[in-house]
Amino acid sequence: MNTPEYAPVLAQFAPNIPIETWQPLGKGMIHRSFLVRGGGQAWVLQSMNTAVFSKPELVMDNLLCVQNHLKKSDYPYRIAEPIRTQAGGVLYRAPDGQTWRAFPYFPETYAPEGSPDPEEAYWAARAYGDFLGALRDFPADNLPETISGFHDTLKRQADYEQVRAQADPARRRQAEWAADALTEFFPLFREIHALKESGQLPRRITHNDTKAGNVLLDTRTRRPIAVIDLDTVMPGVVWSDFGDMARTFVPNRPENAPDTHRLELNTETLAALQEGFIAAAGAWLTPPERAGLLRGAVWITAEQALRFLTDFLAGDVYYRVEYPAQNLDRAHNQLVVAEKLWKIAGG
Ligand code: GN1
Ligand code: MG
Repeated sequence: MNTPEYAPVLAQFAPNIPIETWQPLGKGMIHRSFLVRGGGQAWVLQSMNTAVFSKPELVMDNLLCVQNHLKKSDYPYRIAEPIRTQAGGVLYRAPDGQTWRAFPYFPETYAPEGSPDPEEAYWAARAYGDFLGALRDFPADNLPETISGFHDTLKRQADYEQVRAQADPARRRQAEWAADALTEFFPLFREIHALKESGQLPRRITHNDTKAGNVLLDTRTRRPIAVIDLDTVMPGVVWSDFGDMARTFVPNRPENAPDTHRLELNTETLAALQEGFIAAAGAWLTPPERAGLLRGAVWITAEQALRFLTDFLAGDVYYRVEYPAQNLDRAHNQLVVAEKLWKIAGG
């Protein structure tokens, strides 16, 4: 699609503004995001993936509820409130069936992706910790799950086993090393499940996608400006949020990098994440939550490997891929990261 074809989409959110530039934004594997500029203003326009989020209205209801709560609290960062359409809604269904939404673009900000340094990690972890803190008094049961069983790793493991049994034989053969390596983490998956069931890991409202791409820092001061992507804010446990931070901030190479032999972890960055997270949330985390953050990091990284591997075996139906074995490469990458984190965690 070229720019003029997007004009009717922007017109729903910002009438009478001619588009000057339109460019893909971010590294998300689910929605398609664009930075659109016109008339001296800028927006983030997003075409939602409704195969993954089958109830976009529910996603937007959750988002508005959470943002309302944040606005009433002492949450110190900016809030990317969805822009209303001319009809007054927050979604626009285009004639071709795509579901669009729009957010303000925060200028002079960046997401610290690609080997962030310890200082960036510290401030990002503080922002994510503040986000969780501001939602602590939000009644967890009032927020429906936007994707059911999102971090129910045992359910994901069962799905994976079923997919593997029915997978294309060539893909199954290619995935042998990963499938083997993954089994090392199955006891941890069971352990986490039991901790959740027993309530030792309390159920809270969590972000569930706290990667390096979802926190915006000030270009000049490198301090947090906003936490974005509230699509998966729902009941969960804090370990997964710390886990997604560790998984994406600490490796020297991104999750998409196929050259796993070059993967290394930056332990200073990991320490900075812990420090920042504790600075924000240390006062209310329970002792087991606080003590087990690194276990959370291993868990969520191994779960991400499981998710990529499942998708490879299923024939790439969930994550967008650029080449046929990309989900397998991503699984290999995450397995190597999980193993390295496991060593640091003393597991
Ligand atoms: C997906 O597309 P994005 O970046 O928002 C995924 C996360 C994964 C991540 C891996 C709804 O997030 O859970 O951790 O890819 N989101 C969903 O990069 O599945
Ligand atoms: Mg996301």
